[in-house]
Amino acid sequence: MSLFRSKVEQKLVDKGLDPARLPPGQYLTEKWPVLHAGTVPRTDLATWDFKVFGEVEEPITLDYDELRALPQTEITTDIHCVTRWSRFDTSFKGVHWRELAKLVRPKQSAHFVLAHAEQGFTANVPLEALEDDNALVAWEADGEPLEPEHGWPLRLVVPSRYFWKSAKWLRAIELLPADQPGFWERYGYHNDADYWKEERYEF
Ligand SMILES: Nc1nc2c(c(=O)[nH]1)N[C@H]1C(S)=C(S)[C@@H](COP(=O)(O)O)O[C@H]1N2
Ligand SMILES: [Mo]
Repeated sequence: MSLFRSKVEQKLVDKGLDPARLPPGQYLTEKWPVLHAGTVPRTDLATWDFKVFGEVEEPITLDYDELRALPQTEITTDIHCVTRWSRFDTSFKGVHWRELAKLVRPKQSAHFVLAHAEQGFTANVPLEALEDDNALVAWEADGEPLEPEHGWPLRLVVPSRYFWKSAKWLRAIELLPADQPGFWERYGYHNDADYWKEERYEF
């Protein structure tokens, strides 16, 4: 690190935070910004369901109660949006992919994930990204049910990538043999979205 800290770094040091936690080109925010294409969908839990399908032995459709009956995990993670805000230490509660994998039994050919959300939003990640210990299919954030604008009743949390990969209003996880671009990826956002490498846009 250089002898002179940037203003952004100094602000972190003043708060007792390690500036190395902040990826390049990001700044820290304490609020939790809301960001999405389209509108916040209305959801009726009575008719809502969640599917895991594609390259699996046993596709599943869970209703809300069945989902909530699965073993729960809690994680605490930093989130980084491609529009340059980062928020530290957001905690999420939900179900880890490994529990869903026990039910669906992924085939050998399952290498990629396409997350499907309300209103046709999609996001793609390699299956390894969901296998990370700190990835989650989440219904709670910071000890409260997700706010509607943050994805209630269910969102994906993939902390290893820019936050657009973390689909809000998640309705299905599709396992695929080959990668398929999601919503923002088709608009030129970087397929891999590693914030340490500043993989913001493809071109
Ligand atoms: N369904 C859906 N999920 C989405 C998006 C979206 O447009 N639709 N935007 C993504 C982007 S760009 C970001 S930064 C995060 C923002 O999540 P937040 O509003 O909870 O901060 O949601 C991601 N998930
Ligand atoms: Mo974003």
